[in-house]
Amino acid sequence: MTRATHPLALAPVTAPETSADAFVADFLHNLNFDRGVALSASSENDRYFALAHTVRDYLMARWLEDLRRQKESQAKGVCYLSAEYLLGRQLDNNLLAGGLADIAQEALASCGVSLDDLRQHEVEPGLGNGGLGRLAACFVDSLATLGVPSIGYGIRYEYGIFRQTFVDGQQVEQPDSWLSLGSPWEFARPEDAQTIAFGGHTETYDDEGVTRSRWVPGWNVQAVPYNYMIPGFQNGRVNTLRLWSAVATKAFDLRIFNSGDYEEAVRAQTYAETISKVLYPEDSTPQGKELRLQQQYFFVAASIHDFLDSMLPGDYDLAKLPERVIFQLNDTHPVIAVPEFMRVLVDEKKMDWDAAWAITRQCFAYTCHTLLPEALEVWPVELLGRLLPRHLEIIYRINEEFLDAVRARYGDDEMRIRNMSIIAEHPVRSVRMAYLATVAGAKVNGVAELHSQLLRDKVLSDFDDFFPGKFTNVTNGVTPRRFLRLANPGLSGLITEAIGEGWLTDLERLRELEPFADDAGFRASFAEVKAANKRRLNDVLRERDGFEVSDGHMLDVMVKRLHEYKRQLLKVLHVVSTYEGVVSGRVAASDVQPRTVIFGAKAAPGYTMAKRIIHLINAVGSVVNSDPRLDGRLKVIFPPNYNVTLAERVIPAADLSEQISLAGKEASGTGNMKFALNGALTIGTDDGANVEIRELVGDDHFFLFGMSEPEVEALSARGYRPSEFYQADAGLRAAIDLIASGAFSRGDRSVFEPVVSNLLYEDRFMVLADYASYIAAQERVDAAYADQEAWTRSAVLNVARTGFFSSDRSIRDYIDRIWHTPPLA
Ligand code: OX2
Repeated sequence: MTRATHPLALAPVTAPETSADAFVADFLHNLNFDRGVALSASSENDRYFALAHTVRDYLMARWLEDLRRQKESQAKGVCYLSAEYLLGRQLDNNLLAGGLADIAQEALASCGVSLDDLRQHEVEPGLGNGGLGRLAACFVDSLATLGVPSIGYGIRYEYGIFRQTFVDGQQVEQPDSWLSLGSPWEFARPEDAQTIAFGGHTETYDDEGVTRSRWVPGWNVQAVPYNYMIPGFQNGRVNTLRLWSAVATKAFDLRIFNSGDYEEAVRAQTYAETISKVLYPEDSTPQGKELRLQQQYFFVAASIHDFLDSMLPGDYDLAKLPERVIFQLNDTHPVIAVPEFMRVLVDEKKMDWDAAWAITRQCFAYTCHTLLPEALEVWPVELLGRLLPRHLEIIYRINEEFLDAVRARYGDDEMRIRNMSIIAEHPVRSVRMAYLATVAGAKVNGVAELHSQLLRDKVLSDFDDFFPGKFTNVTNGVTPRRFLRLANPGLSGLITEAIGEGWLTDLERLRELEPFADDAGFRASFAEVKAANKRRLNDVLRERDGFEVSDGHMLDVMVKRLHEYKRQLLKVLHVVSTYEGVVSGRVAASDVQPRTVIFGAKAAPGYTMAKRIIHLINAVGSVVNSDPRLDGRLKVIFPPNYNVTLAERVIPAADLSEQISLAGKEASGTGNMKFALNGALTIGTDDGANVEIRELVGDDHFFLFGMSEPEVEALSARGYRPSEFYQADAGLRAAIDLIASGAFSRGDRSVFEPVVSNLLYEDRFMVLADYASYIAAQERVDAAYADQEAWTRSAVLNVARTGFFSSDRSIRDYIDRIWHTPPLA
């Protein structure tokens, strides 16, 4: 090796000196040498890149050191496998983590460059749909902050979640070309590419007297990794997020190219590259498309091989893998990793099946994020067998042995066997990925107490019986660095003033704020921060969409994916009822508590009902906002393209957080946690993590309404007839009739007829059954808001009592209950 003979090459990388002058020098260096421009001739994008590269330079030494340490120590680590990472903007987060925010500000100012302009320039990587992807992003932040040896693996989609626009109030999707100006945070590593095979057939062969199977694939693609730094919060640690991008293999190109068919060669390339082209925009409801399975296998196969090739010493004894790694499956999307891992051990490493299975069962754990039956992924056997024939054989064998064990325990209980089989027979023969993950996983966790309990008691109860102790709970959390410190600097400053530093990495310390709830001076400052956050949001909305939030309004916010189970319709009915009360003359406008209702929601492009609901919200908004009879006391605004960047502005400004899913349907929710931590009060059902929020903040500081999960079940069992609720409640009738009359569709009754008839005759998520209770709770909200001192007191207590919801705590729970990976010293 001649690589490291020069003394400079042997020295560790060092960060530039931490001073504004050194920062300026590095910034200008990057501008000149990376971008090839002088400051005077630079574009905003040039300056943004140079700044990002400067921040990277400061983090680089730590990153290289962490990579070295993780490899050398061979300590047990986590490979987090997730098809989505909804990262949000990186610049501010990395400045904060690196402790560089102040010197960057000073340095740029001395060059006449505004840090704020460069912040705004960043396009957020929207490589996720919603809660699940954002959770993965919070988790990698906490893993780095806690110093857990870990790597996040995922897909570098060329197009992230679509950009939402509204045309005549209806959602229109635009491609999100987040990479069009390049991404300064990534490091392409083409030399670490993996070849990923698909298709073909399997065969058996004689291996020195042993009959073995092997896969003879039909085609393959290259998986090229892009590395992203994930810095811990001011702790000198930097972890890695490795996202895979698909490119055509050279061999594939050449063969066709040599045949003289240039167009075909290009077509093949395009085909290969489709795999990482676009994020599927379905949230919680998989579509079962072939390309989706290709994406899933593509990234998990690349990740497993990457780990085995690059993280282990050459002579590693694979039997020891359970002491070295745990692959955490973020929902069912990466579950095809299980048969891939078995294939590697058995076919490639020639390990005995039982030994391989014993290892596999300790190396995987599975997080389930849903209870909706339609969200549990299944893959038709025909498709899986065509794309991954060897994997299907392996799944069959896993299932056979599993069902043998079930029979051995329970006898020939055919009903039970059918219910527990990894292979479903109806409507088409398919692989149930959640069952495969449950059978293979060392642990299975739900994402909030109620959800985990329902998983154990209902959705996977046979498995809980068969595998006692396998099921556990890890309640979700959110990173306080992004969602409190960065999103709400005003409140963060106030907290630090009151209780000192340290709470950002030990969020339970927010408890020390409790006494301040009774301190009028503190409450005044707290209220002033909230008012300032509203003004800041106003600026953003005015500039972004031309909206205006009126002074003195309660800010009532419902932001999340559009899904019927989340019940945006219930919120719409509340707005329509208030409106109807005033225009019918039953309620004086002056008696309406001034409110601005903010919605943010994307609908999956193929989800027709969700899109109709978006249309309805916009339609109601345009009528309500322009009706003078309301005297400006009720406003509905629906900024398009809700994303992480907008969330960071909306959440700190909110007074009221709407968490109104039908009990038993929202696995956890994480927006609910962000709002409470930023001092919004929740109106919510007993669902998901709302249950834990309410327990912590106390009934007096939470507006509970609606049926409990057992009540929902009981009503279902009795037979739910929504029209009975419609008939029985005059207010509800008036609201629905107003929508049906065409009042929000220029008299055209047909526009929202499908929404209305769905509510009246189906209403799967029992909007009408919870309506009365919801309206009553909203009346309590109005009354409470009228007493601003008491409201602020409750808001302070919400902040003080929700430190539990830090994703650092979630990660500690994963370590204690599932991973057993101590932090690296
Ligand atoms: C979401 C769940 O719907 C949400 O309740 C939860 O907070 C989030 O995951 C993070 O755990 N796709 N997205 C989810 O589940 C699935 C499936």
